[in-house]
Amino acid sequence: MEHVSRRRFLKVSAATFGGAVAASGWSPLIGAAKGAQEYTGAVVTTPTFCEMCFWRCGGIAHIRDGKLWKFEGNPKDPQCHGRLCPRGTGAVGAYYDPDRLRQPLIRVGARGKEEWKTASWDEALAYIAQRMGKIKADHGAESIALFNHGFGQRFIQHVLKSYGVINYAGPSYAQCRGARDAGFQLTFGSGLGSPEPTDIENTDCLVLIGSHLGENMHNSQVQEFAKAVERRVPVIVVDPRFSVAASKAKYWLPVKPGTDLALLLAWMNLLVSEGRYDKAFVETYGHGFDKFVAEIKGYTPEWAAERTGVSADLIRAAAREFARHRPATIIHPGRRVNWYGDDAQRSRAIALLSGLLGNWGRKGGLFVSAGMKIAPYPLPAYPKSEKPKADGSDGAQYPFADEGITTSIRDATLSGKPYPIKSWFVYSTNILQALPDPRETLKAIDKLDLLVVCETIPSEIAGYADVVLPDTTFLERHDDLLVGFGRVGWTSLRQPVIAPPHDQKPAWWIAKQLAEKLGIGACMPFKDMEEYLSYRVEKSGYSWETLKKDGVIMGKPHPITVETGLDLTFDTPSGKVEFWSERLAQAGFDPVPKYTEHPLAPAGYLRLITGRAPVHTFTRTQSNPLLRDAMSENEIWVNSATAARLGLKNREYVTLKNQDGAVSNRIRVKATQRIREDCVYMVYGFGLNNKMLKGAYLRGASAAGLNTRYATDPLMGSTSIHGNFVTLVKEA
Ligand SMILES: Nc1nc2c(c(=O)[nH]1)N[C@H]1C(S)=C(S)[C@@H](COP(=O)(O)OP(=O)(O)OC[C@H]3O[C@@H](n4cnc5c(=O)[nH]c(N)nc54)[C@H](O)[C@@H]3O)O[C@H]1N2
Ligand SMILES: Nc1nc2c(c(=O)[nH]1)N[C@H]1C(S)=C(S)[C@@H](COP(=O)(O)OP(=O)(O)OC[C@H]3O[C@@H](n4cnc5c(=O)[nH]c(N)nc54)[C@H](O)[C@@H]3O)O[C@H]1N2
Ligand code: SF4
Ligand SMILES: [Mo]
Repeated sequence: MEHVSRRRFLKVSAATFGGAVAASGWSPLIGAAKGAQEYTGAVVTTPTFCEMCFWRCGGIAHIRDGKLWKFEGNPKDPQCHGRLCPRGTGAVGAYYDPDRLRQPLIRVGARGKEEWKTASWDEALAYIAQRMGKIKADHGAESIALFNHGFGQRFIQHVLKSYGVINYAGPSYAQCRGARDAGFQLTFGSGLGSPEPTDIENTDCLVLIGSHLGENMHNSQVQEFAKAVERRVPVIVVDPRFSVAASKAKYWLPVKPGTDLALLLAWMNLLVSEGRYDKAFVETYGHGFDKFVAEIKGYTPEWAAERTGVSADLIRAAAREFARHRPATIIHPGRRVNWYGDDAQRSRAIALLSGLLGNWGRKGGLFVSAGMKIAPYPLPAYPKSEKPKADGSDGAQYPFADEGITTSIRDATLSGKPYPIKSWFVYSTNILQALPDPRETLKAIDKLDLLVVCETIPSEIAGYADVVLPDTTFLERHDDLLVGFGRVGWTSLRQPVIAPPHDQKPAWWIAKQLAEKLGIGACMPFKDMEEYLSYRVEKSGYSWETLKKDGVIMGKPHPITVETGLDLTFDTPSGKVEFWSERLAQAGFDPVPKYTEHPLAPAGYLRLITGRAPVHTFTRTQSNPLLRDAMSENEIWVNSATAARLGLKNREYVTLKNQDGAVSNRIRVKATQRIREDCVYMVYGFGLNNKMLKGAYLRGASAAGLNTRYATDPLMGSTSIHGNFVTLVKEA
């Protein structure tokens, strides 16, 4: 009975996304199904939410005879509707991963040599506290920076902020969705956040620019996409690669990489010149429309065709199709938008196009997410600092940043300006892979007096740590409440479903112990997480017992579209949708996006672009025995004609060498018609270079290692990923 839901997930994936998941030899399913027949003992089920990626689906863990047996979707949960994606189901493999960190480690050899002594928690935390104390005394707490990602960081960040730390950032901003949120913020006065408020369930037309839904497995979004395909909703895909989504599309626009802004400008011009935009919406809510129209005048489909390599006829046909369905049309804003360094402006162009379609706050367009009110636990305020942020995210350097910038903290560490950064605390982010140019990260690490890494597995960055702290996996711990936004607000509970297998400790406990050792124990004024969480839940008028049993509480419905009674308001300087941006004009930027050319590949080189594999998440799942079984290394997609020209055979190994001489580990060629001739594609997350990570060590190639040339977005500091060019070198 229990595995029915998983089968249903596979049905959706297999039917809708062809071989993407099914063909990968889905072993967790087989394992669980076999187990189901043999099963005799008692089963305990506990709900909790998934951390295999950041969609945070609610799942139910099954413990059989005291052992973790399987993890399935929670039917009550809005992020998964009872079905997990392959990575979520594969969480069982994260628990059993033989490469897991087991006890605290203190470095004894040179940094990066991976020579350690094991330590007790008391010893490891005392060592960290002593060094942090010295850094604070000599340079101020501002000289300690935190890199964090993932949900467990909550109390680590809290304790460091209580200690006076002001510099913290995650790659989910400047290396992911930050530019998108800046573009929408400038236009509509509000970013989009996560999960994206795309009403795919009700849409009549979906335009995907890059967004490779079906390979990008954000669960409920993919489920809605699958249903939209079943409803025969016209899908338009703009991608240099024939993605899984493109295989479901009515129109595929194989755009030349780096030229999307030309296409977007031409689409806007077309909607205006053919009168296909939403005039009532623009008249009621638009600001600076006439100036906007004057700016986009020259961008004809013929002009865009020359740049994008997509015919003017196809550009027109796609625009007429999506305009016909407005306002129930979505131009998907994307998620990882840091492609070329002008990404905030490209995202703004998507926002402007959405404005022309009048789809903001509309059924089948972009809804305005509802939240839920949950009481905070009373915690002491953070100390105030006299110093500016080191990363310029407070406006000094990047006027439209609204979160910390990882790469700018790295720059500050390298330059010592505006002040020295002497320590990094890294929680749940593999910054040697997530940030561009790992060589710069290594140089910055050389400047540090203390590098602490809190991890579940020996990630690459852990290999360079002075102290490694083994966190529990999400299955073994409490975290703070997840108060989610969406069609309806919701609150999810993370709670331990099983004890940690070795001497791993939960992040909140690590934070609390560290706080004690730093002499700021008062910032964690609760005994344990039960006390903290039950206070928040009950203070908000909900039942703690029910939440523990159900895993999720749904909030009350609020209007999220005009159709459900929403009044549209825009938190911009003009109070309207800024077709012409006053803020950009004042800051000396283009108030309406202008086309920018990006460097082309030098002769003999191909542009390198990256994306996701359905069964892996970044660099966190490669050693997971279940997921590794489904895909153990990445491939380099090369157009068949290019492969023939280069004399490369399908599945043969090559190395990749980029324009700066960076060379990758070996990677198999995938010769395919499914990609343009001027670029190659690989999944990010492989080619990991930490010997302790036995299950993944040097399997496949690292995309990050080849990202040595990157551009920084002047509006908000995000760094590009698709600006590198490679040659394919046959193995000797
Ligand atoms: N399975 C799985 N799913 C995931 C994740 C994961 O690790 N694994 N990670 C999640 C996260 S955090 C994120 S941010 C999202 C990212 O997922 P998305 O936001 O969907 O990814 P994109 O940034 O769009 O980039 C990938 C696609 O862009 C195409 N592309 C590359 N260059 C260009 C170009 O110049 N123009 C156009 N039009 N297309 C281009 C690539 O061919 C590829 O299909 O995925 C999420 N979902
Ligand atoms: N070249 C290139 N670079 C990219 C991207 C790309 O497509 N190409 N994508 C970008 C995007 S969209 C993003 S969001 C970032 C993601 O970048 P990261 O945040 O670095 O993502 P992961 O690789 O998953 O690294 C997270 C680390 O957290 C560890 N971890 C997992 N669970 C836990 C836990 O419960 N506790 C602790 N303490 N640690 C845990 C994992 O073992 C892993 O080493 O990368 C960005 N960088
Ligand atoms: S999308 Fe998959 S990996 Fe991500 S939270 Fe949901 S089940 Fe877990
Ligand atoms: Mo991301």
